[in-house]
Amino acid sequence: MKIDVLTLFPAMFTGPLDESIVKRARADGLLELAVHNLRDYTHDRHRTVDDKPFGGGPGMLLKPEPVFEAVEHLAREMTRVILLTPAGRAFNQAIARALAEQEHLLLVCGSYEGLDERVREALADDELSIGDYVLTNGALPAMVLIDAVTRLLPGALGDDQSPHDESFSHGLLEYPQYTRPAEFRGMKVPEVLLSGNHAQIARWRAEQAKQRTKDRRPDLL
Ligand code: JEW
Repeated sequence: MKIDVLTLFPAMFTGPLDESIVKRARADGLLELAVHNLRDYTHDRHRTVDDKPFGGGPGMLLKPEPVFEAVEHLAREMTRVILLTPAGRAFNQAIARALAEQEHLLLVCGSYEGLDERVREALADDELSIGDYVLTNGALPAMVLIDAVTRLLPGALGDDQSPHDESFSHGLLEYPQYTRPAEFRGMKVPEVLLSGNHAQIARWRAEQAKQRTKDRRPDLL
């Protein structure tokens, strides 16, 4: 898969995407990632990317011209153009799975108070938000999306890591887990997990997962 990113903050992307599973996916050629500075698609002396909203109001908006030029330069026939915006639909595991099937994503990270509506109308195939809290720009949401999608690319995970997805596919939170030692600073691992009774262990884990989900994420039930 190829992912192009358009952002005013390309430096934010070095670091998070040069570690761990994303690093290996890039090294193995499963993911080709390229980060582009939106300012490189301006033509004026000051490399202007923003302007005031028509009709007044606070803050600045991304001008349409650099975004159109950049997207027209980077997009191909099979490209899915995705805007990261607080007004998008909520990103989740099902969307990550769908995006992992695409051959080319172009992620457009907004900045300032947002972008000119004509960018959405003419260029965007989808608009995504990573949750209901305020951020300064779309760079972190783009990195979250890249991380979630990359680990779903065939071959990106070792077999031992694939069970991770289960918490979202059966729709419950994880049950509590323990490793050695069986007693640590007076805190004991639940007896059932040491019993070797696998049917009982499975039942205990299912109950714990359900109770935990009811307490913390009733919206999932
Ligand atoms: C996201 C792109 C571009 C946040 C989440 N937050 C916010 C917000 C901003 C401007 C106007 C109104 C609200 C900041 N912002 C972004 C925020 C994506 C931009 C500017 C974003 N997902 N995506 N939770």
